[in-house]
Amino acid sequence: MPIRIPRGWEIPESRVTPEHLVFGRRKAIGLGAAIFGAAPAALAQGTLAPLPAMRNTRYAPGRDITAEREATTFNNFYEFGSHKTISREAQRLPQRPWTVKVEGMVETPREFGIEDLLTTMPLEERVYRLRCVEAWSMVVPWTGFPLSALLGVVKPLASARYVVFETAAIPSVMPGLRQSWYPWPYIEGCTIAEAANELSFMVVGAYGKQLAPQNGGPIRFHQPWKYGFKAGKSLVRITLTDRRPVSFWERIQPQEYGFWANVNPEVSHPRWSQASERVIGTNERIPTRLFNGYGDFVADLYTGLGNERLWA
Ligand SMILES: Nc1nc2c(c(=O)[nH]1)N[C@H]1C(S)=C(S)[C@@H](COP(=O)(O)O)O[C@H]1N2
Ligand SMILES: [Mo]
Repeated sequence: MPIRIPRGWEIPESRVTPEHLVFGRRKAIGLGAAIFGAAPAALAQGTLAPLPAMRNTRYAPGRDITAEREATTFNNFYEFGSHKTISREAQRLPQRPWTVKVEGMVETPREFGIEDLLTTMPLEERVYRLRCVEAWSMVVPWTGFPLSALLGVVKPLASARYVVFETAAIPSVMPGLRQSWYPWPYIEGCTIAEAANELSFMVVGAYGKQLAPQNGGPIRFHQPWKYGFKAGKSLVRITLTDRRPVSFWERIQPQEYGFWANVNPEVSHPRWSQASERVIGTNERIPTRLFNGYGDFVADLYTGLGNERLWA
């Protein structure tokens, strides 16, 4: 029996109400506190702990930074709902204690507490472009550390060929998990070579603060030359393996969402063009760039992969 899989990505923009029109920030703080009772105040929107780090200017985005309010209230996070206004709901995701297991084909598998990572990893700020496959984009000042720094601690074995990212799946706080036709948990992955690329970034903060839960707090991934769905949020496990993973969206709709998902303006999504993108905050339309403008850093990764579907 064919199953109709509803996708929030098909919801027309007109049905998405900007969250600041629905409720004010103060109210959001109150709600967060009400849900959590004695939970740390840092969980509530707008009260995230500061996380200062030096900006690395090697990665100039060439665009204005998106307003913090826009980047923290217009989100994709299907565990909380298949629409953009999940930021209030996402405040229920406890940010502490939080651990990330790094295991599989590594010399020293380890479970890292988030505080360990915040204190031992080389934190820096990078202003990266984010291009969603839905043809919108933002520019966010992320705080984090290169994935290679983390992998350096666990030491991948020579047999490891892929890195798999697994997102938290907590039914008591994530209403989206009740949509049982989705293949939870959210899984994503990349090759070892992509993981080792200097742009591959583990994100623990944004806008000078710890990462908000709706953006994937306390820790997420980001590869700015790929469509945003490759960037798993609120990660709990990273596995090194010799088998290419089938990711969440690829499992649902392989014709539309593949393993590589590199940004390319000339390769349309089956249902829309990727030639241009809508800038969140200004609604300006700008041309999309090959590899989202990061070709100098990453184009080499894809030579000799002629048979692979690199762009979707
Ligand atoms: N766990 C999880 N990670 C996810 C998603 C999701 O639904 N669940 N959505 C992805 C998509 S489609 C995009 S565009 C980015 C959005 O990140 P942002 O909300 O911080 O802008 O997160 C990605 N990571
Ligand atoms: Mo996306």
